[in-house]
Amino acid sequence: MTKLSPLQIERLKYEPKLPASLRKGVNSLEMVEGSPTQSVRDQEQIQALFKNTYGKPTVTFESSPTEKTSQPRNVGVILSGGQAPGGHNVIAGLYDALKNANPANKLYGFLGGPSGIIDGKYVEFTDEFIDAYRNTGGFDIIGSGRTKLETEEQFQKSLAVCQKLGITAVVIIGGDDSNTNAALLAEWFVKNNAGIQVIGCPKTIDGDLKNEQIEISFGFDTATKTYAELIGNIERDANSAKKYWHFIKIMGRSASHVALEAALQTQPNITLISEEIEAKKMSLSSIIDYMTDIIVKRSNNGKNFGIAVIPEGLIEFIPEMGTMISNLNDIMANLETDASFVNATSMREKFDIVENRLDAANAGVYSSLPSIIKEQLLADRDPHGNVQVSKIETEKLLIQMIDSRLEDLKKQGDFIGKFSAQSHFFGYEGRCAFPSNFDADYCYSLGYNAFALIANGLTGYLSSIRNLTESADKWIAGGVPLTMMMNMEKRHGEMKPVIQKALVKLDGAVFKKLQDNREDWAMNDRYLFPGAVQYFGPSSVCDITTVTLQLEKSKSLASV
Ligand code: FBP
Repeated sequence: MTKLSPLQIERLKYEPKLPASLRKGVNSLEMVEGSPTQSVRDQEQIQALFKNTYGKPTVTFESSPTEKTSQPRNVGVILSGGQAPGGHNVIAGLYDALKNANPANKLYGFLGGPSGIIDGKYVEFTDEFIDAYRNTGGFDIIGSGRTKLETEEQFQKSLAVCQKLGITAVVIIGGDDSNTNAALLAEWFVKNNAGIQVIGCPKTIDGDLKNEQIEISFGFDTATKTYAELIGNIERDANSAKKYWHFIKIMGRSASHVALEAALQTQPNITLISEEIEAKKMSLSSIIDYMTDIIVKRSNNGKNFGIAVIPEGLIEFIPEMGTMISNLNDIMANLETDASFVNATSMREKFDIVENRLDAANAGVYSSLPSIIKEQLLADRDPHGNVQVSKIETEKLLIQMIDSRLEDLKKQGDFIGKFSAQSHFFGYEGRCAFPSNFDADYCYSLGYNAFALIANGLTGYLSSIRNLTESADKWIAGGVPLTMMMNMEKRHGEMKPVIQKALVKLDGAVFKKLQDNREDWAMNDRYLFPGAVQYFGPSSVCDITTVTLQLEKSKSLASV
């Protein structure tokens, strides 16, 4: 018998809450259709690419007094992309809904992400199997992966595997890229009369898969609470020792939602928001000016310490860097198979090859970077063609540049203080934490609701649970067509249909909260110490969701 920690034992007993409409089970639901939908942009191109699944209405579920009977079904589930707290509960919710509808139903889990459905690697879930993972963090129940599902051959293989197992519906739990795959697979299955439905669930700690219908992606709540705990602890340490500046990079591959939420929970001295930097066209040098100015002013007040929060995706949002990285991405696609590059015996040689291929201005930007950053920028792209920003040590780049700027100021007599910095990267620490009560409930509901979408014959939909700042009984369950969230974007040098990422809105209430307070937080130490995630005790402590969601939903800012 595996030994469990005391908290593991307690969390296994937790009973996640469902929206009132889902509580009587999927057989007692009525589906209400909204109006037909359109994609967020590029309507003609998206409609042409998704002839069979485009334009469907949004749907919501209401509890019905009549109970339907349900045909036996086999369903497959895939965990896709980076881990996010609550993934196990999505599967548990799906399993419970499916067994409640008809005990003969079967749930298969594809192993290791989307490659599992292509290669036919799977497990069949049982009560005992599922019970061991309820309310736990991680994706280890079946594993995850980043294989991109997009080719005819992959679709054919997936179809053969589903047919062998009698699977008539697949649930893909993933972020924007994975749900783009879900939309492509749904369309292909309909076009080929496969009789297999595809439903997505909105996962990513990055918080960038959201829109009018999807209020938050799961995992964001727990991950940001975990990072906020760690930042709070470091703030306390900095305020005690008063000798270090802590530069903390926080995950979020593109959007800065995670950094912004963690900052609102902890009130550090400096918070960079990539979207603002891009909008203001701030160069790397002007970011260094901004940060150095605060460091000098604090030092003049006798404070040679502080906390700076840096979003992981920053580097791509600094205009000259973003342009250079985009040029680099295009040339890297060829360089990865270029003999002179692959066989180069030193990094110096690789840098020279890259600089020769980049456009002149981009070569200048690239060559100005420290060798370690140049090397990190050459690391493999992910399967979607993205730079792996988690491998780029932006926090160290900023420290190095600020240090040398302060040396110059010192020589001119404009800085007499000390600058001693520590760097941190918080990302993997938060992705597999025990889900908060919010994420445990939300994920279970998303999975349960995914089966409701299946039972109502839908395909190409994302499971949607809304009204999330209210208690779970008032949550609204339904579905949103995946094509509604799509637009055309350049990937690997070609225009492709993809789900639009939600970036931080600079005119929104959440960013405004930071903007209104940051001068005060920079000079005065308004640190907040959120402490560890709470699972038991008063609801005001255990069940509150993110500041982001509360501000996005609240009409008045004053209450938060
Ligand atoms: P998803 O978009 O798949 O949810 O993953 C997001 C993320 O956690 C980013 O924040 C981070 O940059 C990336 O995954 C790291 O990926 P990996 O686990 O492959 O290192």
